[in-house]
Order: sequence, then C-alpha cells, then structure tokens
Amino acid sequence: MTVYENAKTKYAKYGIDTDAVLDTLKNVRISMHCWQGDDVIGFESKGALSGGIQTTGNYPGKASTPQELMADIDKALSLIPGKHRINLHAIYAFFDGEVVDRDQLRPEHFAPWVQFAKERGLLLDFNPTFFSHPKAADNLTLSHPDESIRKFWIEHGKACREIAAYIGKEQGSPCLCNLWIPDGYKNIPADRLGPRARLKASLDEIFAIEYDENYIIDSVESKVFGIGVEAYTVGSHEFYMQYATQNKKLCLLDNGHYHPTEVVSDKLSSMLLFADKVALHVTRGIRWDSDHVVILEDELCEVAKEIVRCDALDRVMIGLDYFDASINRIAAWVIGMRSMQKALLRALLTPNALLMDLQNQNDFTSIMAVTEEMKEYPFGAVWEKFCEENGTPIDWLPIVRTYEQDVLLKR
Ligand code: RNT
Ligand code: ZN
Repeated sequence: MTVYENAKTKYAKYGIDTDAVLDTLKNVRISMHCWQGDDVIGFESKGALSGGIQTTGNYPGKASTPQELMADIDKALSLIPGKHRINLHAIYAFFDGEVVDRDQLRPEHFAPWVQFAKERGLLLDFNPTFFSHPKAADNLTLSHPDESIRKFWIEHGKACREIAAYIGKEQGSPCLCNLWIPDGYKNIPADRLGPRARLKASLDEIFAIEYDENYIIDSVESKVFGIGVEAYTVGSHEFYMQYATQNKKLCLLDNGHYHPTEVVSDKLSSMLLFADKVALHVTRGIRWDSDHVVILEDELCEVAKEIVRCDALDRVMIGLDYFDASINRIAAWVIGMRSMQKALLRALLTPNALLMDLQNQNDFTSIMAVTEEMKEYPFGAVWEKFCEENGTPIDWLPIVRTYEQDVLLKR
C-alpha cells in the first residue's frame, strides 16, 4: 500500500473520501496579491510607501520592472498547486508613452495584465490605490475636507471600477474590486462624524455607476488602525459593514485589521447569513503589525474550517495580503499560498458532520477528543498526493534557491 492509500483508508473510517477532497481543493482559486513581489512599490514611481502600512527588510532581488514581477509571479505559481487568481493594485499600471495620474487611469493601462492572465488561465482581481501619492500625504483621501483632493480620489475610485469591469468582461468572470483607504488621524479627533459622512458621500459617488455583476464585484475593507494613524480610522468595521449591507456591496475582512483577540473565523458565519458573498484578505497579524506571511497556524485553520463547514467555498473570495521584505519574496508567496491550501485541505479532511452532531448532543468531550485525534492523521500524505496530481514539486525550496542564484541576485 502506498502512503496515500494508507491515508485514504484511515480517513475513510471517518467517512471522508480523500479523492473527492482533492478534487474539491483543486477548484479553489486563491487570489495571490502581486504586491508581495516588490514591497508594494508598483510601477508608477519609486516613491515611499504610505498610508499607515509598511514593508520592512531589504532582502535582495525584489522585482523592479513589470517584466521582473511577472517572471517572479510565474516562478511562484509553478510551485503552487492548482489554478489561481492574481490580485492587482492600480499602481501596477502599464504606461505605453504618456504617464497619467491616478484619476486618469484607463482600462488599456492594464491590458498587458489581462493578456498575461489569459495566456496562463489565471483570473484577475483589482484594487484602487489610495496611498503612496502626494495627494494622500496627510493620510486623508475620500474623507478629505478639501473638496478638490476628495474629488481627485473619487475620480480614482471611478476609474478603477471601470478598469475592474473591463478586466471582468475580458476574463469572462467577475473581477473583485476592493476599496481600502488609509484615512485616519494620529491624534484624537475633534470630529468623528464629519470624515465618515464625507467618506459615505464619496463612496456613493464612486458606486453610482452600475456595472454588470458578471464583470465586477465591489468590496469595501475596514481597518482598526494604521501606523501613524492610531487614534481614529474613518473606515472602521461598523462603518463598512453598514455601508455594505445598505448598498449591496461585499465586506472584505482582513484578519490583520481587528483587535488582537478578535478573530475573523468567528465573523464568517454571521456575515454569510446576511450577504451572498464575503471577501477575505488573509494575513498574519503579529503584535501591532497586520502583514506577516501567512503560515499554517491555528486561526488560519479555523478560518478554513468555517468556510468549509458553512459550505461556502464558492461564497468566500479568498485573497492573500501581506508583505515581507526580509525573506525571499517568492518563498513568501509560495509559503502563504500553500499554507492557505493546506488549511483548506485540513478543513476538508475533518469529519464536520459528525462534529456538528456531537455539538447538538452537547457532547463537547467527544468533539475535543476527535479534533485532537485528527491532528495526528496522515494529512501530509494527502497534501503530497495533491502536489503530485497537480504537477507541483513537493520540495520547492531548492527551486527557489536556484532562481535566486540565477535571477534574483543578478538584479
Ligand atoms: C492595508 C490593507 C490593504 C493593503 C493593500 C495593499 O492595511 O490591508 O488591503 O494591504 O491594499
Ligand atoms: Zn488588506
């Protein structure tokens, strides 16, 4: 018996069909954020990252041209089983000739990405970029008291929705267009209502144009605080949850954007009862930082379990969002993507129906016992089978090391 057949027999005792699980997992597309590849710099200028987010570290070899970023994405994807999505930001526009400001961006500036995705069978998602720009220097954009600045960012939001709708049309599948703004104050504000009222009005303008839902899905992302904007965040969780419900938009939950003991795994079931879909930015918060590389830790497994137990693999749009400049950036992508897949695999290899039944009998003794026993199950053998079936190397690090020597260190 092979290692996999042995695992298959063991899981079958709990009524779990590992072959079926592998098929399910193969069809889960995760949106890989392009911005891990270049420390959230983008193509438009080499200016500093702003907006209360920060990349630290200076590991050599980061992508500094579109071609390098695309090559690095290719390398990462070759080490991640399955077909996925790539998440873009507006700062990754291609300018063939005239360079335009963010309020003037057009679909054609993203045509090379569409072609890139089409050639590879990938799907794209999109984000307006409301940071790293002179007009966002004081960490205020859509809630700015200055009408002209607020208008500039509204135009950016509109331009980005048009781009996302174009991408969705081109790829024949909706493009998630996620809106996050850094707006907030370092010091205790005298007026909390005003900025939120302005944000609400700005969003209404941005969303005034209706697009075909087969092309674009809009989401809004909240945050608890940012670096240098600790006292007040305009786009708080309550703000966006209400806005999204009232305006039929998706909430995007970034698990680095809540208080340290507040978990996204516990939010999913509530969100799914009131909305058709919910979007995620999966990251790893650690102390005050919200953007460490995703690894297979307890909360990630819990999030995956919730998605599976709510039978919501097609209702939760999973994307990654972190940036680590202190380690090999391709490894950072591969580790995060594979960890997310492993968490889903673990969730699928859990006897969820049995555990739910036990809960209804108030038998938490058995729930705990079974859950702990399952941790010793031959999960690794099923993961290896998954890699094999998808033609992906199990042992990927040497390949990244070779690429580092041959390509990254020569940049
Ligand atoms: C920032 C938000 C946001 C960004 C990306 C780059 O705190 O999480 O999603 O990380 O848009
Ligand atoms: Zn995020």
